Amino acid sequence: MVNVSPSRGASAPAFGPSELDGTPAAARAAFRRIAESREARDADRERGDGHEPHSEILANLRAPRNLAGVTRPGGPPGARSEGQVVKASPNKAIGGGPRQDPATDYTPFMGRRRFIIHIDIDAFFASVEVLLNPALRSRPVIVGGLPHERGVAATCSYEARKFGVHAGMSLRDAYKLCPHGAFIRGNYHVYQSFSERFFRILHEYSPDVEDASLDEAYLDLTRCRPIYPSFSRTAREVKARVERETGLKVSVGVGPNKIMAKLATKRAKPAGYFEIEPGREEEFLRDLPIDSLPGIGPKSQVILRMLNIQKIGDLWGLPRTTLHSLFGLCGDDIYLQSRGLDSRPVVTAAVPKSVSRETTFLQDLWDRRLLLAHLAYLCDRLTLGLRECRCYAHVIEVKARYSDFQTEVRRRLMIMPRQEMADIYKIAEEMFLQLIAGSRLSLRLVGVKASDLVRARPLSLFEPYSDKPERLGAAVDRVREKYGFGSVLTVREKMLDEVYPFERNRGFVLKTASLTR
Ligand code: DCP
Ligand code: CA
Repeated sequence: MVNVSPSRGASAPAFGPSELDGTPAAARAAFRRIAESREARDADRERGDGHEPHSEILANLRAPRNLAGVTRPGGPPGARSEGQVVKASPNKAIGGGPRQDPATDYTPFMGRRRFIIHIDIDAFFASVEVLLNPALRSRPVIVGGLPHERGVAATCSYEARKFGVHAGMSLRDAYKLCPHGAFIRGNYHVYQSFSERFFRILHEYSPDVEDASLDEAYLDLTRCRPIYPSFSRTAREVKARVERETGLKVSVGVGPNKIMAKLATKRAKPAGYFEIEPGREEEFLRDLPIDSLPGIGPKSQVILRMLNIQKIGDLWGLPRTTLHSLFGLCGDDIYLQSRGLDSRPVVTAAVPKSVSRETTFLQDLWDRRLLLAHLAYLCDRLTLGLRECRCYAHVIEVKARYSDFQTEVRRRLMIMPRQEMADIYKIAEEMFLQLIAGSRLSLRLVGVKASDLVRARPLSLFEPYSDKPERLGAAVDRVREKYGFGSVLTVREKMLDEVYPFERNRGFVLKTASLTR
């Protein structure tokens, strides 16, 4: 076994010693190096191989969208592009039945076929570690903690995957399978700088970029048709440029919508490029196992396997009504996904500045128990908001307004950003009790706010990696999706029973909506 701390790497041919200390400075130094080796790109450009992103036209496209009729800067599109070449009719039937209304597939572009790129960094955390310490190249690398520590692997290099190690596996099990692997705790800040770099490059190619996670994005090039004579060539260029400028390998999938692009990336992994040409969706999907579709969870798989449905192509024989009666709304999704139909837009969502929840009481309140019950409920709604925007907060703030309308606020900065309800409530409660300790007045309003948001999951420098909090949050959300928000509440929140009407779907109906964003 070799334990390699990212801060103390072996001698590195690619980066100097100061670049190996696993800090943001290390990442910056790495970027500088990578940037210096951009002659290849410049040479490409001189030869006319690459398309320099068109900043002016992109700026125009970044203006608010006019969905009814996208304005085309620079006049009509030029010569026929590969994106326009339809090799088979998109209306072609799959599995004997006519396809769904193709408009659902291609909106909001008035029936125009979309060109979506999905791009995902290979073995992200592990690849960054290898980049910062080239002595790790070709070795199994497991990021998440040291072998004797509790916790799970956040990820591992493809070399480690050959031994059966995978993300989410306990470090102990990973060590059993791969005792000679390099176990690394990891440094989240460094990964974040790489992620920022990755997204900066993508934004140079299209205004329509959705960050699906720290290392994964969708790009919609459809509106950029005037800039790129060949979408496919641009997609390959994006891949080459990200690899050159970050030093990390990426896999790229291209398709007419998000689901097809993502499945194409899966096929392309590792480090490849795969494009699903128009009209060839059926051929691509037919033999994929049903669990390739994100809409088919473990339970649905069991049911479908009992019906002897193993491959996506086998699903085409099931009428929509059957799928609906088996799985409800998810059944409709399965019906569409299995035919490669996906109308979800690429959503460019900036990280919000803050998420806050507050409420004014029916009557001014003095009872501490009830005040804390309100605070807990607001923290619950706040953390739901954080999960929805996939954000973690560095700052938590509580607000109290007294019966004389005076308002006081207390704020705490956390080095490790938080998202979990239990953590955030604990911090909020402590601050709230300090805040109201000296007052003799009753309260008319309480609020809680999360700010300095980052869109990434934290890795502690001091503790092994664990994805328990996220799994817990996701499990709560799943139950609530099915049975309503009020189906999972803490005992403290339940005290609000004494005060407010309760609706299963909405939870407690507070006096003010409490959902100020
Ligand atoms: N990650 C995490 N917790 C998880 C899953 C992933 O912290 N439960 C981190 C580690 C990964 C990064 O996010 O490196 C990206 O996740 P991916 O699922 O994209 O996995 P990888 O990039 O590691 O591998 P792949 O090549 O399969 O994309
Ligand atoms: Ca990845």
